[in-house]
Amino acid sequence: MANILDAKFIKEYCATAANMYRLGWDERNGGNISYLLTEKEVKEYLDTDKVERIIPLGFDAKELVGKYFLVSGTGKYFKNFVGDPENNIGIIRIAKNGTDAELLWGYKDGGKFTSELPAHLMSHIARLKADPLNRVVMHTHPTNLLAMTYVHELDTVKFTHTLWQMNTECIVVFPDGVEVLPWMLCGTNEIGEATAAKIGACRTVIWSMHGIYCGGHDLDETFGLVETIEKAAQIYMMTAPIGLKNIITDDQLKLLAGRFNLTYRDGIIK
Ligand code: 2HA
Ligand code: ZN
Repeated sequence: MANILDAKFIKEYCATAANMYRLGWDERNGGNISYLLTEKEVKEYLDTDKVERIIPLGFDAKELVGKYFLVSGTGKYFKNFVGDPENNIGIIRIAKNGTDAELLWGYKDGGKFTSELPAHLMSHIARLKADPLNRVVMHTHPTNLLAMTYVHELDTVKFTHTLWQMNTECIVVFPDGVEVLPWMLCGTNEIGEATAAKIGACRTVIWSMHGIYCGGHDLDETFGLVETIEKAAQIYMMTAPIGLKNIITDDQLKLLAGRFNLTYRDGIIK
């Protein structure tokens, strides 16, 4: 059996986390990523009959029974994943009862998955219903986006509109816009449920004064979505204090939508 440390999904996952760390989004143990793996992918590297440990999930994930996820560990630092994957990340399978995780690899120091796993798994359920190709849920703390949630109205329509105006590419990359949740206690099933209720129709949910949740087909695409939103927030934070002299108008946004044949979210542009 091939060495799992050579698996593309492990290398790409760790490289993505390192990139996010270097961008300043994932201070200390901030952020977590879950990546849905196929059984075929996992079987190339692991004996899937060999369960290392059973870890309770803390909620019922029956829609995901038998599914495999690569998930970051609780309390682990993104900057350390590349050098030591086995202690920092793990591969779990959702057990037949729907309420336990079967650990197949990783968390070697006795650790477990992120405290945000309920929000991740509930988001996977919602995303898969909306888009069967969704494989990634990414949570991170992008600096400018966080800053923006302190100074901008926390309204989904207004927040999306402002982000679309901050960079010509925005409406093209996230025509579904962003959903904004108020500040909520993290690590709970409640924030998971609130996130999952929004993330089906819209791939991005902003946790005010905390961070962002995004779904996507693969690690690169999901990272790119966060990166685009964070850059728009950066431009907002650079320009709003000075005062805007120019803006991308609604008519210009409509021109973009026409040029790129976009189905964009209703109710944002007048
Ligand atoms: O895991 O980001 O929201 C650290 C966090 C919690
Ligand atoms: Zn967080």
